[in-house]
Amino acid sequence: MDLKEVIKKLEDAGKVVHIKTEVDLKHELAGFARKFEGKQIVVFDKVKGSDFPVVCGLWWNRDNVAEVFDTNAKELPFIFAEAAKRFETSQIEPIVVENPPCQEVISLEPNLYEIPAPTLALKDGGPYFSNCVVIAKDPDTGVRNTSIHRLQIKAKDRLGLLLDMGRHLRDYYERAEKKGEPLEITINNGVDPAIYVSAIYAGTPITMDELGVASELRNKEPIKLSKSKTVNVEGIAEAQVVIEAEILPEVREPEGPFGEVSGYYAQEDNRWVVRVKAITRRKDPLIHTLLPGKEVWNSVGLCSEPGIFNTVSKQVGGLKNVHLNHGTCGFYGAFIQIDPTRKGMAKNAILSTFAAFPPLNMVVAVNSDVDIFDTEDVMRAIATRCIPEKDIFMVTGSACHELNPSTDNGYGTKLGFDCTVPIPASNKFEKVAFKEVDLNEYDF
Ligand SMILES: Cc1cc2nc3c(=O)[nH]c(=O)nc-3n(C[C@H](O)[C@H](O)[C@H](O)COP(=O)(O)O)c2cc1C
Ligand SMILES: [Mn+2]
Repeated sequence: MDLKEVIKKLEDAGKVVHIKTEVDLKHELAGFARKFEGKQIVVFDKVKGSDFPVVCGLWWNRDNVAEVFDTNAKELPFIFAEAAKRFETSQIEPIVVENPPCQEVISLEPNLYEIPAPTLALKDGGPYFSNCVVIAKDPDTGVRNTSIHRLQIKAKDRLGLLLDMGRHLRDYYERAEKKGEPLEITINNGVDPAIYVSAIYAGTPITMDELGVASELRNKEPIKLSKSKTVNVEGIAEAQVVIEAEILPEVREPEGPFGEVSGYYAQEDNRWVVRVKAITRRKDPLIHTLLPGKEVWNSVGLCSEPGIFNTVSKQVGGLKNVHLNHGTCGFYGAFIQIDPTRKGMAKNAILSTFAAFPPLNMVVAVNSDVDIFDTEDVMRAIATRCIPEKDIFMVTGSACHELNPSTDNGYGTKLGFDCTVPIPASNKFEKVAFKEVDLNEYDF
């Protein structure tokens, strides 16, 4: 699905606000977006210095995302989980199409400043593309990979890039760099949310092309790709903009600071460098951006919950649901719901959850009578069902996430809380209940 069709669908459902006043890409766009964070999607019809509109907030409200996939917010992660399971058994290959919409305009003398990119937070080092889908091919096997990476505009044909530990793109790059070769990529802005899901979904092994997950979300339709003009990696045919580029070997340049998903600034440091070779685009693209915050907590959370659910379910029985809590940046803390049938299973489920999603440094296991979407209910379980000396455990020196400032360059401590009731359950843990009454039957 085309991003513009997606926005039209959401507009028809009353979930989009258009900003008609011209806004400055530097700070003002983000300042405005912040006022709508978690609510409607915002389309900036006019941004200073550009002819193209910018959309922000597609992922900051789960109800809005659910609308895109014709479901509700509670079902959404399960729809993603089912799609990912189908993908493991039958992989649908993408196809390359003729005259792709993303190549209506082709520029072999690229100028990144023609694409509106906002400077978001007050101390950010400059304008960023914060939610583009990067495609690359494994330098040894040719398997395609899809992921999202922040990209700082440094010059008209140069970008700074962040490659976290453990990312498949980093693995590809490091093998290319060892051979002294650049790693070719395409940077795709404004894609079908199904492709966005496949780029973030945690659980696809490095040997598989995760675009197949997107096909499963789109009734098994092969994803349409474009043949690039200057690199041997395809773009997304329906993207609004495709930047053809390469990550340079043995080159590092300052990148940052950038206000991150953690709610803190990632500091400036020498990081990876991308040289742009061509920019292709729609005649009238709608540029997709985001505000790091709720939108990333949701997108990373929403797309990682199904991966964790699938992985943990294979290893431990009785798992009911997984939620990556926004209070922990949607990234660092998981609440898992499980009714263990045997002693010790909840602790194993916690360990499996940590392994399924390395950025986590906190996992809380609760029974199914606790609402994992309600932080107060989970806190109550911690306060009343957890005996700290036996139910809380920690693993020091484990790989976490380098953007979490509590870690030492990504190495930190994982903390597990088993708040499930003992087996067999004692009635001292039975929750108080009251008679259900229908207010319509009363005069008040
Ligand atoms: C909005 C957004 C921005 C992200 N930015 C980065 C980034 O700058 N660097 C990075 O390594 N991962 C980033 N990620 C996480 C990766 O895209 C994600 O973990 C992905 O699944 C990795 O793909 P892989 O499993 O193929 O390595 C970002 C995710 C989102 C949703
Ligand atoms: Mn991958």
